[in-house]
Amino acid sequence: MLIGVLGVAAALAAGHLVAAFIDPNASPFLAVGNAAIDLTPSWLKEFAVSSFGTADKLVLLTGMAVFLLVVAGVAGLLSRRNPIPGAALAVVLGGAAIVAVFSRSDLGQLATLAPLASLVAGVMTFRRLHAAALRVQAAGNAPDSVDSLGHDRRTFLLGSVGVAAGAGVAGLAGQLIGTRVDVEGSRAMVTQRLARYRDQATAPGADFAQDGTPTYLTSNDNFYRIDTALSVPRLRAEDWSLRIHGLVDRELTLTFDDVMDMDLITRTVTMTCVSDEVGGPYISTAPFTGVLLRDLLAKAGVKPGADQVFSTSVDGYTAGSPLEVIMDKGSNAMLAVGMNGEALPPEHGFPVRLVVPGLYGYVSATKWVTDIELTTFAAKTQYWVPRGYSAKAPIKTESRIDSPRGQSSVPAGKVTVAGIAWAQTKGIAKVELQMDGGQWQEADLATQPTKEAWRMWRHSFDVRPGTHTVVVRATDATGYTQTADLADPVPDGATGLHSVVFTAA
Ligand SMILES: Nc1nc2c(c(=O)[nH]1)N[C@H]1C(S)=C(S)[C@@H](COP(=O)(O)O)O[C@H]1N2
Ligand SMILES: [Mo]
Repeated sequence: MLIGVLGVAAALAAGHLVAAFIDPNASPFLAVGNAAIDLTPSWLKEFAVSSFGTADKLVLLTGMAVFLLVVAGVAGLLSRRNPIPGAALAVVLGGAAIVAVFSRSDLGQLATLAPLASLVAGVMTFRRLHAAALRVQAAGNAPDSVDSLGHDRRTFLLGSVGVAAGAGVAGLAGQLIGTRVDVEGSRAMVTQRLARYRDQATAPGADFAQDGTPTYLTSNDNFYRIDTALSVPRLRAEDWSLRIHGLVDRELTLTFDDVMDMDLITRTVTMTCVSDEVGGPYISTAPFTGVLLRDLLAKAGVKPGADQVFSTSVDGYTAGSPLEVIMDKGSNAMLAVGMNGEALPPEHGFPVRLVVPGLYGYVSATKWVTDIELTTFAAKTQYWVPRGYSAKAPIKTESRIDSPRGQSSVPAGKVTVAGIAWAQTKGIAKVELQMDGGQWQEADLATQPTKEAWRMWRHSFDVRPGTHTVVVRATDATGYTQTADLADPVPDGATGLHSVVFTAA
């Protein structure tokens, strides 16, 4: 069992070290994890998100590690007499990693060297330790070879310790080399250049945080995060460029400086994830700084016939947004470089991402964006569409109760119910509450600095001791009241009314 585990450790470490010189994502463990994410059917992904939230990646990695430990141990046991099962396992795992690396559009062919190194290191380590162990066994069975037994034992022990130490050093070296790109230095520089956009007028009266709503603006630390990346892409602003091509008059390639030299705007936008269940947490608001996409696309000149703005991230993720949404005169769809007056945090797309008000993130908000192609919905299919989601996904008019919390207990008497409502880019016109099946009552609305962001609300009730149920519904500025019909997040966003059960005592 020990030899099996050591073989796998040596394999993973060798691959990790080689990947560090080519592309950190070619590291076999990560490549297989990323491929597993790409292969996950949407029902399983929804299950993972609803059971583990954003810890789903940790769960995946831990599951993979436990799986590897178990199969390595079992292969070791099966190799008591003959090294074939252990060597075969190294070949199968190495082969799986090679397939995984091949399946990733963001990894070049050279990246195959990393899993290949794993395969070779795994097979060789296992065979040599296995041979040494067999010698110990043979010497133990021969009664008058005490000297040779001691010698063979030492060789085996030293070999095992050497492999463990070597795997540790190689893995650590791979980690250090793979993360040598100075993202934090690059970020600090960009943050400095964005200093004059830091003065965000915090909209007074735009939240009821004292009554339990979120603050109107979400800090970068508290902003929800959703993506398919197991390791956050490490890109420096200095190394970034964006290609705009396809159905355009002039193909453009922009550097980060080119973007900073354009007219930068700052707009507060509420982003929402299609995976957010009724009452869920995947919604946040921040002022984003960047350039208007319609200005950028006008520079390139969009040819007639294009209807999709197809964006690709450095990690191979893709999203497609309707051209008409982005080119709309009032649209603040942007190529963003700043968030809350700083450079984008790495996990939110540093150095550059897209933000399109009014569309769910998966069809619009590509992080670490490096390529924009003007094309048609008929010609190109974005990441989530073969996985069961719609190609077009405007954000639905929805609302959520933040206070009181479900199952909580509050003093009887005056109870203030408070929460959020959103209908980017239409705006919220009315929010109503229903207590214990009674009449719908209109809530107070906070100010609405922009229709591209959420709107906070609150309403007080006089409640008697006992258990109560409160339900919320929002009406947007077009006069549409959110539907009470229940729908799952798949294929284009959940619907239904959020309700909260609480006890007054
Ligand atoms: N490169 C990349 N960009 C991405 C994604 C991704 O998986 N990879 N996920 C999208 C989804 S589903 C959402 S909801 C938003 C979330 O952005 P945030 O993590 O900054 O909140 O990013 C979008 N952009
Ligand atoms: Mo999302």
